Order: sequence, then structure tokens, then C-alpha cells
Amino acid sequence: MSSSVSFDPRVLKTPHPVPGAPDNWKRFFSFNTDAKVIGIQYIATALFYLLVGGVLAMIMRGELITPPADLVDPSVYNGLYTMHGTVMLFLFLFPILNGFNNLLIPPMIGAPDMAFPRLNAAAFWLFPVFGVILMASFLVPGGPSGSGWWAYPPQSIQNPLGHFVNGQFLWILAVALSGISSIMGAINFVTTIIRMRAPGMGWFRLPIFCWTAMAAQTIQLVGLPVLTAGAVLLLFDLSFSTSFYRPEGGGDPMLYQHFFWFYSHPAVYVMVLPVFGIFSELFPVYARKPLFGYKVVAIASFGITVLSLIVWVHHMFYSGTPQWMRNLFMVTTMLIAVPTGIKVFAWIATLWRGKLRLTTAMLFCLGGLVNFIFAGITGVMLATVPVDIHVGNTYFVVGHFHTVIFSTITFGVYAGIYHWFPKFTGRMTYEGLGKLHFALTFVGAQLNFIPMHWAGLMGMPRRVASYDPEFAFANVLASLGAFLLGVAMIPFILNIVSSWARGPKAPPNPWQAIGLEWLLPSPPPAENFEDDVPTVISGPYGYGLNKPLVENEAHYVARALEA
Ligand code: HEM
Ligand SMILES: [Cu+2]
Repeated sequence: MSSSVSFDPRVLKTPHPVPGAPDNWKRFFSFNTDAKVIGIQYIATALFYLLVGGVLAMIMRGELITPPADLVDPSVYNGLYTMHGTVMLFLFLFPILNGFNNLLIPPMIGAPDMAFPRLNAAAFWLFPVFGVILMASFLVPGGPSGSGWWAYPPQSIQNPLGHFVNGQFLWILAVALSGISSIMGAINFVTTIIRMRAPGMGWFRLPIFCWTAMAAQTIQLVGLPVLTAGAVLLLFDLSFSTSFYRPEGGGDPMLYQHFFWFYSHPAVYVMVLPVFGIFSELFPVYARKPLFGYKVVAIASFGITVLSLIVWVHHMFYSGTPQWMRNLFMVTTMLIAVPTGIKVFAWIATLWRGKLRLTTAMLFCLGGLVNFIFAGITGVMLATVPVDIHVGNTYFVVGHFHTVIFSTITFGVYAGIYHWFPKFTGRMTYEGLGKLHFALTFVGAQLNFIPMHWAGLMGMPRRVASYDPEFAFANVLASLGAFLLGVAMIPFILNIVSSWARGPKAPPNPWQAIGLEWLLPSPPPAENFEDDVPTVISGPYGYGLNKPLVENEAHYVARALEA
């Protein structure tokens, strides 16, 4: 299985950075084809949008702290939640995970760069473009779209202002462009992992992060063309009065729901799979133990990919779906608990009797895992048709998906940032500030999302600006939790900015981790190993086994220390 890869790093010698591009901090503002520069560009821009999405969330939680709609009126509220959801998914999570892919995939597999460096840079530069297009909807007549991040017709194809360019139009344009950018990214990531692994790195020596990236990007390749096509038809219905989704003209609004959820359900795994990858990389390092069941964990990633593509109708249980179909999709949805459960079991077994080092990164992983177990349970509840019929349109769902998207995925993203920051910036972060960030985030998240489940079970509907006073207490708690999450950003930003500017210099391998990226200097040179690519001779998680990862490992360690 191992050495089937033919690899010649010189074939890919693209000049880094692009001729004429600056080599100092200004390179982060230029069209640069270095995957490491692009990775940081993605992450920095995505963190900016996390703040934007966060401010929108604060305004919503400010509105919801009291039962009546007194802070903003309901139509403004609809615009706020539409933009909040869209910003958080399309401008924060997808891009930041692409940032991780860019930073990690080439060094982890010993490649100088991505397979298609220019396509990579082009995919990145679409991101600020669609970001600006989406943000522009605050300025057009009528303001942003109010039909949610799911944009169901008929609501999303009404054009009450009669303007050709309105908030909904800009929303569709931005989502379609983001789809195109992500497809470009997916082609690159998949090709790079298949074609550019270092000698000796067979499939079962590939780090789990790369396995999960492959699995996630496969979903992008299958699902995104469907969403993008569905969005283009929506644009036609909205702007050119076609009738793909209009019942009056013979169209079917349910068709859109199928297009949308065929992609948007698996999309949750596009986001969560890389986080499973991060957990699988970090637990072994901080528990000093090999990853339990490496092969099974690797293969389970693709099990999740396949199953995730056949469960989308669970989002349509109460949209008039026939009973036989509901039952079918209830079963497929529940099956996904199997590969997911295997992974959870493997992580727990990895931690079991390990010597845990509670660094900030590890704390975020452990917190994320606990939250994910909780979210898995509420997910199975929602997959059960009779339960979903009752709570599907309530705050229970809002609680469920925030527990996954924030309390698991975003936690994993933070863990990854703290873990790999020294490698890519050459500076250590401050652990004290990091732990403060973790503590505030963990408490804030529980305070924010647990009461939502409770309000939902009591019957509080979702997507509302005002509610019955019987839900007041739960909402006060949730709003306090949200404000705490806002406060938690202060130590985080302080940490990142001050560490990068003048944090302690990072050694090549501050956490004593195993992996090709840790054999490089911190920060790595433009083309990683350049002409001196190591030959891999063992798997990536040999903690405690005292086996070298590559031939002549001492040479690479010494070289990294010298640089
Ligand atoms: C793994 C990461 C997961 C993520 C990121 C995630 C995310 C989401 C999101 C965003 C929604 C709300 C969609 C909307 O706006 O209407 C949702 C709903 C739902 N989730 Fe999850 N989820 C995850 C795991 C699971 C699991 C493991 C299951 C079941 C085994 C599950 C079952 C459901 C169901 C059935 C709904 C539909 C609820 C409804 O709309 O009535 N989820 N999830
Ligand atoms: Cu789903």
C-alpha cells in the first residue's frame, strides 16, 4: 500500500511568492500563491467575519432579552438572523477551515505547496469579493434578505420593492460565488492529497486531518454543484419571473428544499469532519498515546461522507413529506451515529489512562468533545420523526445546531489555532490569556445554548423577535451567555495580536508532537522541505513507541533547529 506514490517535488517548483510580490507582512495583502500565506489570509479574514457575525448575534440576543419586540422590529430581526447565519457559515466557518487546509495539508504530507497554487489564490480572492457583496445588502433599498440562511421560496422569490438588485439578489449572488470558490478549493485539496504525498506516505500513514479533509472535500465536490444550481434557479425566479419554484407557474417550492438540503445537510459534515481531524491530531499529542483505532477512524470519515449524502430529508419532516419517506430518512440519519460513535469511542480510548497535558488547545478539544456528545444525543432525538414533528420548529433545534456549530466546531477551530500558531507564526501564544479565553467561552456557550433547548421543549418557536413571557427566564440566561461569549473574544484577540507581535520565539516542535510539519522550522520556509523531502517510514501517531517517523530523522530535527 505504501510507496505507490510517484513524487518529484521539482515538478511543482512554482516560484514563491509570486514574482514581484513583497516578502514582508505586505505579502498578506497581495495575490500570493504560497499556501501558507493563503492559509493565514483565509484565517484572518474569517476571524474578522466572526466578529461581524458576533455583533449581529449580540443585537439579536439584546432584542430577545425581553419578550416584546422593542429593540428592533420583526422585519429588521429577520434580516439580522439571515445575515448572522450566512456570515457565520459562509464567511467564517467554511473559509477558516479552508485556511487550516492550506496551512496544514502541504506540510503534513511533505509537499511544497498545493497542486494548483494559482487556482488556490484565485479561490481565496473570491472570498473577500462575495463578503463585500453580502455586506452590501445592508445598504440597498429594503435592506438584507429576511428569508433566513435557507432562503426557502416562496418567501425568497418575492420582490416587494420591484428592485432588480435587492438584499435577496445579493444574498444569492454571494452564496453562488462562495460555492464556486469552495469547488475550486476542493479540487485543489483532493488533488494535492492524492498526488503529492512524500515518499513512503501510503494511505494508512496519512494523518487523520488529511483523511478528514479528503472526506469533507468530497462532499463539497458532490454537493456544491447541486446547491449552486439550485441557487441560480432561485435567482431566475426572483429576477426574471421564471417558475422553477412558483406553484402558480407549475413550479414546486419543495424542489428547492431538496436542492438546498441535499448540500446543506452534508455541509455540516464539511465543517465538523476537519474538527474531527483536529481532535484526532491533538488528543494523541496531549495524552502522549497513539490514536486508538487509527485505521477505523480514517475509514469512518468516509462512512460519514457517504451517509451524510443520503439523509437530507430529515430537514423536511414537517414540510409535507410522505410518511414512507420520513421513515426511510429517519433510519439513514440514525445510521450516521455509527461511524460518528466509532470516532468518539476512539478519542475516549486514546485519552483513557493517558498523561493529559491541559494546554489551552487541549482544553478546547476536551470541551468540544463533551459538547459534541451532548449534541449527538439531541441530534438523534431530532432524527426521530415524532420528536421532530414536535420540536422541529422550536428553539430546541437552535440549541442543537449551535451546540454543534459553535460549541464543537468553533471550539475545534480555537484548539487548532492555539496548537499550530507557533508553527506558522514562529511565536508562542500566552497560555494564561488562552485559558481565560477558554473558561469564558465554555461557560458562555453552556449558558447560551442549554436554555435554548429548554425553551424549545416548552414550546418556544424559532425565528421570532418576540415571545410569550413564560420563556423569559430562559432567554435572559441565553442572552447573558451570548454577551459572555462576546467578552471572551477580548482575551483571544489580545493574545493573537500580542503573541504575533512579540510573543516568545517558538521552537520547531513546542508540544513534542509527531508529524512532518513538526520537522520543519517555525515558521516553515516557503516550500516546506524544498528538495530535501523526507521518506516516511512509520505512521503518524507513534507516541510512546520510540519509532522514528522518517528516515534519518535526526538530520531533519537538526536542520529545523538551525534555521
Ligand atoms: C455533526 C455535526 C452536526 C451539525 C453541524 C449539525 C447542524 C445542524 C443544523 C445547522 C441544523 C438546523 C438546520 C436549520 O437551519 O433548520 C440541524 C438540524 C438537525 N440535526 Fe443536526 N447537526 C449535526 C449533527 C447531527 C446528528 C449526528 C444528527 C442525528 C443523528 C442530527 C440531526 C438533525 C436533525 C434531524 C435536524 C433537523 C431538525 C429540524 O429542522 O427539525 N444532527 N443540525
Ligand atoms: Cu441535517
